[in-house]
Amino acid sequence: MSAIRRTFAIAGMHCTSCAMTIDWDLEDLDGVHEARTSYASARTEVTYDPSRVAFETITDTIVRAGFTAQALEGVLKNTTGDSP
Ligand SMILES: [Cu+2]
Repeated sequence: MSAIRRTFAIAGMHCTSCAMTIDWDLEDLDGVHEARTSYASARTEVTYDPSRVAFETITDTIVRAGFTAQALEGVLKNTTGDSP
């Protein structure tokens, strides 16, 4: 199992239940291990297996839920392999 973690900036959230909606929708996707959306910081951190779910599927899911998602640069990180 391989997993990467990526952070997306989310626009369009207006309360904490918006953040929960994004978490639920993303975690419904096959290949997404965990989604942590923060309303306060307008970000979601998604841990997923890139061989099972496409990056575009994640952004499409956020958009379909009614928000906009922008992947942030420089946060791509492999959560498998050597621990820090
Ligand atoms: Cu809301």
